Amino acid sequence: MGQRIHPLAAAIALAFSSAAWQQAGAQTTLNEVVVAAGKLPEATSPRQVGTAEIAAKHAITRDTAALLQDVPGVSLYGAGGVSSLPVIHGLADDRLRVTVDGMDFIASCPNHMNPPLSYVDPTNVSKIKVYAGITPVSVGGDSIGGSIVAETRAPVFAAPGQGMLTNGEIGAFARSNNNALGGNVGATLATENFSVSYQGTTARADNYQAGRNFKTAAQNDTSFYGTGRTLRRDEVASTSYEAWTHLLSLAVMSGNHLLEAKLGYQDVPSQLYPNQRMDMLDNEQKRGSLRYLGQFDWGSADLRAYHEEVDHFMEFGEDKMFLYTAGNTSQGMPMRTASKTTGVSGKFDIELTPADLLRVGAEYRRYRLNDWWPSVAGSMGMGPNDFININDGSRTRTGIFGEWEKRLNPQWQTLVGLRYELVNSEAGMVHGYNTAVAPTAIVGMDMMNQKRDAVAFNNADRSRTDHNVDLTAQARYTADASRDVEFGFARKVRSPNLYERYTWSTASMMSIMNNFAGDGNGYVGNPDLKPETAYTAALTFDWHAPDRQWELKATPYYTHVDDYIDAVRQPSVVNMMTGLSDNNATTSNRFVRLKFANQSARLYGLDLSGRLPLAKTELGQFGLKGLLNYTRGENRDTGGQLYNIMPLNMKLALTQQLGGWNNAIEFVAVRGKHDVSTVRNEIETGGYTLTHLRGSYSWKYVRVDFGVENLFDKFYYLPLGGAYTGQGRTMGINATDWGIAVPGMGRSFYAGLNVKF
Ligand SMILES: [Cu+2]
Repeated sequence: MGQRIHPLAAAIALAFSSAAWQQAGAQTTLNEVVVAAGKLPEATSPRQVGTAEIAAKHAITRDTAALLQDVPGVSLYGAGGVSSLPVIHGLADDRLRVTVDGMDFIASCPNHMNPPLSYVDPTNVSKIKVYAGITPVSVGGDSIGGSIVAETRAPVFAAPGQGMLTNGEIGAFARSNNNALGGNVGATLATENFSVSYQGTTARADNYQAGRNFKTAAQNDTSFYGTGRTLRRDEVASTSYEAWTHLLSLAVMSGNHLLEAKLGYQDVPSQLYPNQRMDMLDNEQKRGSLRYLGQFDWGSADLRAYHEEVDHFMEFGEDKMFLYTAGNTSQGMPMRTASKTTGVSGKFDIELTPADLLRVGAEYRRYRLNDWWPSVAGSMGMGPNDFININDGSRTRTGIFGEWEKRLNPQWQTLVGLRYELVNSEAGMVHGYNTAVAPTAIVGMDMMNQKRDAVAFNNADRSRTDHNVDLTAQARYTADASRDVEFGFARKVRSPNLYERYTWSTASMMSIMNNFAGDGNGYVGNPDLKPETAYTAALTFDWHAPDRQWELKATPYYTHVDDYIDAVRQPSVVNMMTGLSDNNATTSNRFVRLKFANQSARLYGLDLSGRLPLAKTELGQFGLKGLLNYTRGENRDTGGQLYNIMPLNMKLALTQQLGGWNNAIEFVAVRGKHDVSTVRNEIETGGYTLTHLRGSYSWKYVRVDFGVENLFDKFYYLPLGGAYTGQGRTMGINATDWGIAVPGMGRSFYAGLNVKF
């Protein structure tokens, strides 16, 4: 315990223990050496999705968040084809701390179309750690849910005396349902001290098909519904995508010091959204990062600096259309978002004694955001000015933390941590398309409020300072070789994001564009929002064979959130042209206009997961893997349910391993979603079961994957997929049909090939 491993010994152990698939040839990665050497085992055990598991998914998905779908406690909000949003124990999106190589990206889009994990392709990722229960303060901050720590590949170096190390990789995949196609290439050149590598990936897909027709004939009538082309009745509109990702890494290693530089560039020329009013018709991210990692007598140092710039453009994709075509050319509704993020951080692991580890660190991150909707020439409603949604928004976080990990005796290990964050938010003055009197003749009363809303917003104090304190206390008790218990308590605080605080227009057409829930409703910000404060207690029982041949883990959890940012209805308005009220305050079967508001909430549930070897026969080794997730989310102020809580669900996989073969049959069962958020008119979904077949064969340098997803072509609605607004006149709040959830994909055959050399 606490015994120091010589870094070189650790390197050798690692080089030999790595499967040939993961690490072809003798090579060392200093990151692993530094992390492994002399460190106490972590008091909290995050779930890790590693290289082998990720490689098994290359042919199945190009959505990096989807790599987490077998992690206990995790579910996914549906979004674009390569940008779903992970949820941990009912908390999603900005409520989680999601980092890629230590970089804290923020979705820069009023619909959160570009969340952090969407910037890396699965083939770029070497591992993802998920802290689902209690998050140590060293990996948290400005979040009330868990943390997701994704890392691209660590640099590799030639082993001593090996000379120049060169290796490469090339891969491709195809899926039948949506004609998805993609590929990846990678190359590395390294000496003992220097390493350079490049990885490039691309993926594209058409709209996918559900298991059966789900639309009315009218919805496919191009003259009525107005799309430019005829959609099939089983076609889930606005689900196509195309993405290109590049990553260049340089690294220098000398003794126990590593310096790394990474440059990333991603362009997504098109990603359509079945649960948003708009589509992403270009998103460009440029990023650069520097990292120093060093191992010293006293411990280790990890210093990072990064800069990221995002340019995001939205319009109606080919399945959606402009609301008013008469007397107007259909020019759509362009929307632009640009952001810049600069961050620096330092983290130090100090080994006080062989049984005490002190981890201290500091972080600074400055985020700038502009969100504007260019005026449309010749449009009566969208001009003559640009609509300024967020002007010069800024959100700056400065944080410091300290945590102390202690091994009291062979049975007990504890971790206590304290973190302070100062969050400053601000936004400049705004105006609507029309700064004088709005063109009431076109859309009625609703539009008129552009001027009133802008004046009220501009006159208000918009500068906010939050002092946020996080606290974590955890313990791990090892009863014997087959039983461990982890338990803990945490207080965590998250400040509102810029869209929650500073979107200002109450008009329905503007507010439906400010929606990152995917529920089709309109949202208006609230500068007076307070930070959310969560108190979480969680416990994990871990029964396992001494060698982990079998294991069973159970994690019950409970979270109470003060000032949870939920939504309340806006008052009903009467349309000046028709004289009719929109009944916004009371309607239960239409899309509605909402405003963000602090309320209190509680979430609780249970994760169960396990595996069991079944038999060793001539046909190979058979095993069983299982997973069950149960979550409840309640608004304590209204007594209602929280939005997008995954219903009870279960996964069971029968696995077979024989030589290079790894095959499985997987069953997924999900109950109907009937506990829904009434304030949002959330759509209920039915229960379903799915069956997937997976096969793969690995040689030393070649891997082949093939299989069928949704073998029986079952039709189902995605419980967390939001409201289907994938086609038609999505610009009008209720100009599309209400009440349809987004269907999941029907049967799809897939195949993938990866060659290393
Ligand atoms: Cu967007």
